[in-house]
Amino acid sequence: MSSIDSQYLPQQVEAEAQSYWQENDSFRAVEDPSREKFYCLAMFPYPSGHLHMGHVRNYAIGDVIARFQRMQGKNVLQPMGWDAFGLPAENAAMQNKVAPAKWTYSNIDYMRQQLKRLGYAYDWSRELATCHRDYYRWEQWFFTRLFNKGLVYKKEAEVNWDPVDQTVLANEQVVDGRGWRSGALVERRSIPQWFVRISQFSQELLDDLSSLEGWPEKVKTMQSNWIGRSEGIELDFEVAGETDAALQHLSVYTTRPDTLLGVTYVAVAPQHPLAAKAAKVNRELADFINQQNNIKVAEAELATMEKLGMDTGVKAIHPISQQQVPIYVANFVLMSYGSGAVMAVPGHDQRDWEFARKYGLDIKQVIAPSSKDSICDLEQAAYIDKGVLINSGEFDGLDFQQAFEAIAQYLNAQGKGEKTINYRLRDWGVSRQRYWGAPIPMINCTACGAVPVPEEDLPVLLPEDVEFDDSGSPLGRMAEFVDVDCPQCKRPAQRETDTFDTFMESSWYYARFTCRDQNDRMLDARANYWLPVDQYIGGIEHAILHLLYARFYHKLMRDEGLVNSDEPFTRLLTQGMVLKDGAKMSKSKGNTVDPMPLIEKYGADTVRMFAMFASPPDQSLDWSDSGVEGSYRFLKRVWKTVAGHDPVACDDYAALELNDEQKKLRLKTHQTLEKITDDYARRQTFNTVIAATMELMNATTRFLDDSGSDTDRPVVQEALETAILVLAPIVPHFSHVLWNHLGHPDPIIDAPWPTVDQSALKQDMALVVLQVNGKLRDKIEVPRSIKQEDLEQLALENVAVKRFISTGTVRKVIVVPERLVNIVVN
Ligand code: LSU
Repeated sequence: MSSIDSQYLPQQVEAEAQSYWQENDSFRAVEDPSREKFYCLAMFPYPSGHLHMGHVRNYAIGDVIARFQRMQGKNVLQPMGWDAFGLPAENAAMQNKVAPAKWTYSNIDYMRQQLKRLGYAYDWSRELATCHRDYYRWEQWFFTRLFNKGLVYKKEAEVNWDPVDQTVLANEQVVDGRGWRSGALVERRSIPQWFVRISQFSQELLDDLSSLEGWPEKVKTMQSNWIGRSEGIELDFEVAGETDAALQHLSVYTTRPDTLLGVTYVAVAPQHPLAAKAAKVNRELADFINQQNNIKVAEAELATMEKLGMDTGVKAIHPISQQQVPIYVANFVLMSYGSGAVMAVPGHDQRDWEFARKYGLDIKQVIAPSSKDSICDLEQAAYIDKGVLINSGEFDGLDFQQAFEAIAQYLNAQGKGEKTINYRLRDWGVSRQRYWGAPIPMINCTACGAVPVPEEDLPVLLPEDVEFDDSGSPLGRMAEFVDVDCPQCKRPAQRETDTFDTFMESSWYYARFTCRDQNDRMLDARANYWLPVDQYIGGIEHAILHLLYARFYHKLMRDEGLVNSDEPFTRLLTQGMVLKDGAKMSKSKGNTVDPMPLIEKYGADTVRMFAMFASPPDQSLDWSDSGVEGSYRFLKRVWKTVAGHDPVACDDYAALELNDEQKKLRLKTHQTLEKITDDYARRQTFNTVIAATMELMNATTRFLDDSGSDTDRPVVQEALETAILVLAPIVPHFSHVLWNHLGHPDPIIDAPWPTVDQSALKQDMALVVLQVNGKLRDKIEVPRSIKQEDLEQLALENVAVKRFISTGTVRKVIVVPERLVNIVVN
C-alpha cells in the first residue's frame, strides 16, 4: 500500500498518473494477431486554436470507451491527429498577417498540450496532421489512381460561389442560401471542377447501410434520404411540329407514372435549348429567360423561391392520349438535374398545382382516394396520395403498383419509355479555389489535356512560406508552382492551382492512423489488423457528408486492394451538443466556457466526470457550474473514504462467512457492477454508470458508519475496488492513484474488468408464498427487486395456482412484496 494524502489534490494526482503513463508509454498500440483488437476513434479536430468544451466531451466519450475496452482485455488503438487544412487557417492568416502553415502548427502545439492535460489515452506516436506532406502525398497518389481508373473527371459545372470566402461551396455547405462559414449570400458560377464518381456507388452505399447495426437509425435514415433512390419511368414527350432532331423529344422522369394521364403541361429549365429556340421568335420569353439566367441563388434556395414561368408557345404531345399540352419555361426546373424537363401533374403534385393556378393551366383529376377517409378537393390543393386511377382510359381502376407496371409496359411497347432507378446523390466536387489545401496533382497541357502528376514526382508540395493577403489563393501567382513541363509531351504546361476539399483528407485518416509511419505505401497490412474502426464518435453535423464520403472512400480503397472490409465504422455514436443556458456555446453569443481554468481549479478528472455525468452521450449537455462543483465534491468524498480505508488482500470473497449486513453490501457491489457493465458496453450511458457508483458509495459509507469489526474489511475492500475500477475509464488519474493505495502495485489501466459474482447476487432472492383465496398453493423464489406487476404475472402463470383459478374469475390480486401473493377468485 502506498501512503497517500488524505485530501484529494487533483493537480498532484494528475501529474503523477500522467508521468507514469508517459514513462511507460502506456498507450502505444502494437499489432498482435493473437489478441482481439479494438479501434476507438473520435472525430479529429480542426486545429482552430484551442479546445472547445464540445471537444472535451467528444474526446472524453472516446476515451471512456477506449479505456473500458482495454479493461475488457482488448488490444486497444486510440489515435489522435489534426484535420489541418481548410478555410479557418486562411481567414486567420488574413486577420493576423501570419502564414496559414505557421498558424496551424502553433495551434496544433497548443491543442496537443490541452489534450495531454486532459489525460486522454492516445497513442501519440501515431499523431498525424493532414497538412503534412507524408499524409497528403498518398491522397494525391490515390487521386491519380482514381483518374487512371476513370473514377474522377473534370467538367465545367455551375457551382455555389461564396463571394466573401472566394470559393466554391458544396450544396450542403450552403445554409439557407448563405455560405456555411461566411454567412454571405451565395451566387452561381460556372467553372471547371474535378469530380469523384460517388454516384457509381449509390446503390452499394445504400445497401450497405443495412449492415451497419451499430449505427443510430437516425443517421442511416439521413444517409438514405441523401442518396435518394427512387424508382420511376423515363419517358418521352414529342415536341409538336419540331423538325430539329435534337429537339424533337423531351425526356422526363417521373416516380408517379400512375398520374401520367393527368399531365396538363410540361416545364423546361430556362437554360433548355428548346427554350432558347422559342425565345428567338419571342421577345418577352427571351427577356424572361435572360432574367432567370441572371438570378444568382443557391440551388437549395430555389426550392423556397416563388415559382415563375412563361409559355413557350410550343406544344408537347402526350405519349398516351396524343393530346397536345403547352410547354412552359419554369424557374424551378434545373438544367443540371436529369434532362432539364419535367412533366407537370397539377391535380396530384402541389408545386405543379400552384403553378397551374397561377398561370391558369388545366388541373385534371386522375387519381381517386382509395379510402373514404381521405379527401380530394382540387379547388383547395393537389391530391398527392396514392389511390385508384380514374379518367385514364384503359388504366382506370388500377392501383398505384398495377398502374406503374401497366403504363411502363405500354410505353415500353411503344418505344416511348422505360423503368429507371434514379438517385439524388450526385458526384462529389472536390476542387476548391483555395490555397490552404492539398494541391490537386494534375497538370493542364494545351495539347494533352489534364495529365496526372507521375508517381515519382509526388507529392506536389504546397509552398508553406507565402505572403497571404485577401486577394485569394497565392498559388496562381507563383510561377515556380504553376509553370511545369507536361509529363506526356514535355512541352510547357500549367499546374492545377486548385486544392482538394478538406473532406478528402477526413475521408481516410482513420485508415492512415494504422500505419502512419509507412512511407512506401498509402496503407500496409496493419490497416487490415485494425480496421474497421470498432467505435467512432463524433457530432451529428457529420451525419451525412463526412460519413458518406468516408464510407465511399473505404470502398474505393477496398477496390484498390488496400483494405479488405466494406465499411469503415462498425459502431457509431453521435454525441449531443454542449449548451450553456440552453443555447449552443459560441463565440458570437459570448457564452463559451473555457475548459482550462476549470481544469486548473478542479483537475481534469472533475471536468471529464461532469462531461460524462450530466446527460447521456447522445443528448445535449447543459453546462452548469454547480454541476461541476458537484462532481468535484463526489470525487473528494470517494477519495476520503478510500484513503481512510485500511486495505486488505482477499482472493476469494465467495468463501467468506458473512453476516446479513455484509451480504447486503456484497449484493449491492455486484448488482452495481452488473448494471454498470451493461451501461458501458451495450447502452453506452455513462451518466448512469456514475449515478450507480454514487449509490454504491452511499451504501458503503452507510455500512462503514455502523461498522467496527475487522471482519468488515474484505467486503468494504471489494466495494471500494469495484467503485474505483468502474470509475477508472471516466476519472483515470484519480483511479490510478487510489488503485495503488488499495494494494495493487500494477496500474489500473491494465486491471481486468471485474466479474460479477453470481453467488453474491443470490442473496437477492426472496421466497414468496402464493395463495388462492388465502390458501397456500405454492412457494416461488424471485429476485427481491422484481416489479410488482411482474410478480403478479408470475403468480397468475404458476401451474399450481392456475389449477385453482382457471374455473373462476380473478377479482383481485393482493401483493405483499418479497413475501406473498394472494389471488382472490370467485
Ligand atoms: N475535423 C472535423 C471536425 O468536425 C471532423 C472530421 C472527421 C470531418 C465535436 C463538438 C465535433 C466533432 C463543438 C469533434 C466542437 C471535432 C466540436 N465538437 N462541439 N472538427 O474540431 O461536439 O462534433 O470541429 O465530433 O463545439 O468535436 O470537431 S471539429
